[in-house]
Amino acid sequence: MNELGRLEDLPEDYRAALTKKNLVPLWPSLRAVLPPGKPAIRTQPTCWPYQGLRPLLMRAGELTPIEKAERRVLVLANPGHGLEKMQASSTIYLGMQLLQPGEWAPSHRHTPNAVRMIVEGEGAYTTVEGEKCPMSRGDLILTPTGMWHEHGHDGNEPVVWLDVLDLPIVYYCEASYVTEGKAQTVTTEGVDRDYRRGGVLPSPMFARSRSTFPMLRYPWADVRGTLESIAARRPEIEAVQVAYVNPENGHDCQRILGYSALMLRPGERLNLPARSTAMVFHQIEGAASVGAAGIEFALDAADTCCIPGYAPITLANRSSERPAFIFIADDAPLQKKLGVYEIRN
Ligand code: 1HN
Repeated sequence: MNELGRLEDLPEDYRAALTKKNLVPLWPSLRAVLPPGKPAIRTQPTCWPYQGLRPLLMRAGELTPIEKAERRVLVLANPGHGLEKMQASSTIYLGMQLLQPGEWAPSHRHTPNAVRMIVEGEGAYTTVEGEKCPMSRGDLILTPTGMWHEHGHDGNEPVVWLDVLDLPIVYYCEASYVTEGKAQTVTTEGVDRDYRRGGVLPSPMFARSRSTFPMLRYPWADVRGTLESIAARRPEIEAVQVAYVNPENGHDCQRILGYSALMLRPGERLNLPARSTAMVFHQIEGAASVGAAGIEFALDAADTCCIPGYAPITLANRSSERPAFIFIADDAPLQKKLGVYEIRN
């Protein structure tokens, strides 16, 4: 590949004349925006062990009343992007949110899409467009773009969940904003039970919800049961994995970020090919390791890590007796829409 001319090679007066007219020569920067063979990646492999952050989150509960926080969250920030950017990867925002008994996080809606993966505690719920969604460990609750949402807590122990949002990419698009609202009236509950069996949908077809997001809550008990049944019935299958999809059309459950759950059988090792997407791994149950680019993270329950794209990943169950369950988030839906998604075998 040719050496390209440098900025310093150009006469000072010429550079000054360009700057004055808001012009920039491409050639000194061309390799920076189009590096050969592989993108320049800022996302660093980063792990956020839960036992390290939990005391700090509980302290936030003492230091900052919910009224002063609106959402009481510690952001899982990737140092490769600069902590103040609040990015786990180029497109993914992660945060751990705490709600104490009796607290209420007021209703609002915004353009970025969110999901919540419940980490600990019982008794909290989130209301999304009038649907009350109870929160239990491992449940996934969607808060798609533009839908009103608020969080409440009738229990008696701290409740913590992992927020995953496409905020960095929506913000980059200069399309991120919020609208504040009044408390919602609960109009419905338990919609997920109508979709609990694949192959059986509320009918007739033309009377389907016609909602872009018919199912907002994916209970962990059902997801876990599906994974165990796949593992028991199909010992030959390489990855025991399920995708969170829209039950009415089978598409990714959200448009920008994609979500799945993976079971590693006792003692299992799984090699994933390099993909163009960064990936987030959150340990729901058991103990696993996540290795990539010469780094290995040991994940225990509730730990979360992020691995940049374009690197093969090795996942392993660290127990030879118990299965390990991992929640995965990536931006494959976005990259597929953009036509830049790649798997490198
Ligand atoms: C948000 O609306 C929530 O509703 C949590 O719980 C985290 C981070 C950035 C922007 C909006 C929530 C958020 C957020």
